[in-house]
Amino acid sequence: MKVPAWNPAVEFMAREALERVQLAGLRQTVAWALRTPFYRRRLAEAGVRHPEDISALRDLRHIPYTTKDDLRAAYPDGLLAVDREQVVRLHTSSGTTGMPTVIYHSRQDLDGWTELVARCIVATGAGSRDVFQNMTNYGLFTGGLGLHYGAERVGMLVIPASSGNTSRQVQLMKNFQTTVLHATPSYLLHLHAALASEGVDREQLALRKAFIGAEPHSEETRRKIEQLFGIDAYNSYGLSEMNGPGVAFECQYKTGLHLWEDAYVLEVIDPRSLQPCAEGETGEIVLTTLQRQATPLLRYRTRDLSHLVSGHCPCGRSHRRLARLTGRSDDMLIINGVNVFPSQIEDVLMKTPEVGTNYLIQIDKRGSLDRLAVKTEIYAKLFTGDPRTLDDLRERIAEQLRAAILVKPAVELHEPGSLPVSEGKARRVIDLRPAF
Ligand code: DLL
Repeated sequence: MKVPAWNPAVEFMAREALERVQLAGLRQTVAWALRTPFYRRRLAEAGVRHPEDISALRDLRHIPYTTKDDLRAAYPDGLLAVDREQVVRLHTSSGTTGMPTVIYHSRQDLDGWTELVARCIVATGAGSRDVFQNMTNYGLFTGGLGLHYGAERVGMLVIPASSGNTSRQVQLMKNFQTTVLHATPSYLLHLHAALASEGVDREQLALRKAFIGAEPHSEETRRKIEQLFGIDAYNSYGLSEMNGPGVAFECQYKTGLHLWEDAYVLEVIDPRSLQPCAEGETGEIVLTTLQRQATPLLRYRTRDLSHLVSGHCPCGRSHRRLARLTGRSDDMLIINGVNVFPSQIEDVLMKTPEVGTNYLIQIDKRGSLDRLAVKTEIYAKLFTGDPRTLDDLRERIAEQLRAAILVKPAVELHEPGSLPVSEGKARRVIDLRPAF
């Protein structure tokens, strides 16, 4: 297979050269960071007062971590490292607690971000001949604008559809013969279900690929999307604090997500001890920006869990790969003392052929015991009127979940389209247990 690449000189760069680029980027980033009150204080505590105090990449280890709470405390401009005049855009996120964080971008920052996204797109085999329908929100969310500029730079025909309005999405796909989609995986599953009600079938469309990300999803979900649409789906990882999409992406071989190491230093740490994980061990991803002027971030704790994939990718890129993200260190559920990740539940559901495209996990409390309910849509043809079919299926799913997560949930089977859908990130877990 020919390996398409947007920036081969960087993407296939030898490791030693890449590490030299990283060291130069780190020194530059420290210089930028020292302009902010927040990092001046933090770095001084770590004995770093000048960029030259960093003599090797391993010196990064002496710099304290930056957390989401630090970003909140620095809101709105405690982390701004350039004159306001140099800033051309900002993205904010409100997060689950509603406390805002902000990332500022200079013109150079936006250009760097666009280049990273262009690399991701081309690595999947997509290019200037493609019609790209961008079905993620354009606005403060970084998915819309991030992919938009990358796709334009590659020369794709971009349809800035934004999120929602499913029947219009279907019409656009059909009328303009869209070849590449960008959406959250949960929205793509919903979109597929909507095709039939719009009277459109797969053969009337020209779809080849989809970029899916912004939320955790299992390998089985990817496979389901690929089979339903008859396309290749590529996992895309990013977070607003690191620009947004364009941090790590799968190439055509789909053997993990290449993280662009000329733009970020990647560390994987044990979230409890905060010590580095051994290679291949799952831990929290910690990232340092190397090219971002306006809001440099040093050792940012993402809370996302993954591990490094060992060995080399057949594509030949030297940038290391992250395994599919299994969730966040803060999304682990504790159900009667047992640790459960929502991704484990999704795995079981998506392996069950009768299961449709949407599900919900609900936890509540009766007396002192937690109760777990898994609500899932199944295909309409299964509602035959014979209650035994449904009882058997319910029991089978509950048993498979028990084997995987050690908790036997109550399983509810729902008709297609009856559970709530989200146009952006899916909200899969509803925890009704009273807070302490
Ligand atoms: O979701 C940026 C993005 C947009 C990525 C479009 C990919 C595509 P935030 O809203 O700040 O930014 O959310 C970032 O979403 O820390 C992860 O927990 C989660 N996440 C993002 N991509 C993936 C993925 C965007 N591929 C947070 N798999 C991150 C699992 C993901 N989780």
